[in-house]
Amino acid sequence: MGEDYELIIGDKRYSSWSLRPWLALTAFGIPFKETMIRLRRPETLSEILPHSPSGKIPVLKTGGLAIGDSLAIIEFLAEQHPNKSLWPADRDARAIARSVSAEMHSSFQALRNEFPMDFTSSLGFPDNASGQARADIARIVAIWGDCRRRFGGGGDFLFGAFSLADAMYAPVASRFRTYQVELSEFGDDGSAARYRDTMLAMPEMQAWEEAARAE
Ligand SMILES: N[C@@H](CCC(=O)N[C@@H](CS)C(=O)NCC(=O)O)C(=O)O
Repeated sequence: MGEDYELIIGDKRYSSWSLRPWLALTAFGIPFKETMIRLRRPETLSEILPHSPSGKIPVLKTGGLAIGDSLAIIEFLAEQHPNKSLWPADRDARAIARSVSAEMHSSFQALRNEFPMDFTSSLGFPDNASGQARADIARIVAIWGDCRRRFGGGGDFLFGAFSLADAMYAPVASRFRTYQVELSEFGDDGSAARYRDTMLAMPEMQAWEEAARAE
């Protein structure tokens, strides 16, 4: 088992891609060493490059490997820890969990650009939010509601128990709080708002927030 893990992350206030594998490791109780590199500084790239030839973080270092990209990292963790059910155990639920995680990873560009993660701020809804960003929010509300309805019966997360799909959407819960997104205006029947609150109440998310405030 690759128990010797070092996760290279960015600032907790801003680095949404770092939060995903960090939350997966932390919530599943997998020990790791954390190394933080401050983003948006002149020295940022030269500090990242020795760990990550792509110049991007997060990176998971283990057994001589440097695994880049949040989705590849969490898939590696799922393979390494099969007994912890990082993905849902049920085949259908697992397929949809992977599908919505891939959609998070490859989509929602407008939301990401116009509502960047700022974990510790309260900024209000931007007046000039584009139609595409609004469509992104509506799609995420639909995903959350659909997963909760079809697969969420066994708990408060998208697939009941906490899974990697929740780790992938964790930064969105923070964005919805930061930008005070009124989810009912985007088709929410209440389930997406409850899910956002579940995510934000996780002790691991609160630990991330506390560390972001201390940065
Ligand atoms: N697709 C990548 C995206 C990684 C990414 O864009 N990371 C940002 C920080 S959140 C980064 O490393 N930026 C480098 C910089 O700001 O210099 C993933 O899923 O991990």
